[in-house]
Amino acid sequence: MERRKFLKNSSLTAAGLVSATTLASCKTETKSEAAAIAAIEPIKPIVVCTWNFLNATNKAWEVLSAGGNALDAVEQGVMVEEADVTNETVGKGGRPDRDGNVTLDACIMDKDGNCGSVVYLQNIAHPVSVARKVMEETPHIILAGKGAEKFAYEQGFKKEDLFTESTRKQYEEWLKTSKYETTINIENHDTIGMLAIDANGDIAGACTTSGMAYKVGGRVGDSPIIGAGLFIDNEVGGATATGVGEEVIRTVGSFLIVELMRQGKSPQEACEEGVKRIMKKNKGRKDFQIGFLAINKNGETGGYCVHPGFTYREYSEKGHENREVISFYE
Ligand code: SD4
Repeated sequence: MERRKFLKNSSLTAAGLVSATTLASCKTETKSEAAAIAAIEPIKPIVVCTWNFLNATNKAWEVLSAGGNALDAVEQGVMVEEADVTNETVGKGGRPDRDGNVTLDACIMDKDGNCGSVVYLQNIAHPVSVARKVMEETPHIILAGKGAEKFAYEQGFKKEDLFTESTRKQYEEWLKTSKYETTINIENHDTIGMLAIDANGDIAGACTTSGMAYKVGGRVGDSPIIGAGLFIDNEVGGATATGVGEEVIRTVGSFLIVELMRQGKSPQEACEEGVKRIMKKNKGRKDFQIGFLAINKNGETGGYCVHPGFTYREYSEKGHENREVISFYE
């Protein structure tokens, strides 16, 4: 969608929300006021995800449109990317750290605030499903490294080599220079954060990544950190992030965005404020990207990023599209 058209739509919806709230509190509605209230009936089911992950949103939509719940939809949706070896930033085929280990981070959160997470997980292709098991089968929220891997085997996950020929070759090339700088967002598919609302109006989210390529061994980003890479509040909405995780952690980005929506901001406005908070701490810095994506209880969505290029995919009965997001630096 054209940027101008998208912005126009966002502000129209935001205006619709305000007037509906005002109208709803007015006892003597006119016919047209009642029609306006009906017009903002929540959009559900709906799924959105960071970047242009067509197959992942198709899968989530398949679950939602068959009457499935939001939690299953986001898990099964992001699993598509975890299994795709051509996606070198998520799951099997993800790029390794500087020591040559492919280490995965993921989390999942449901409508009741239950959540599970795995960090620095090796040899398992579907970290999001291990995170869901942590949520459902243990009294804990985060399992790390060897402990998470052992738990995964106990839960029936099988050991897999997460390297592909391509990522091994790239790593060998990288070793020749061993530049400390990490590479990020070098193509338009990256960490997947997914948010869904099911037919009941319940919200869930998931986020999964191999993190920054050639990161220092042991590094964990924002993606598996509840409140940073993902946050869901079933009364308000949900948010997720992609980009340089360190910056998202420093502002507890996704939690911040959900709280801003609770205070009345639209998803678009909340994402903009989230990025601006980060930029305040990084005055003039241009060498990193962050993209935020949010959805509110009405199924309105919004996104904002540091540099142009971030998009998000949205699928509801209204249609299926890849939305270009406006940015801090044009
Ligand atoms: C991380 N946020 O590990 C992830 C990486 C990412 O776009 O999202 N890249 O910091």
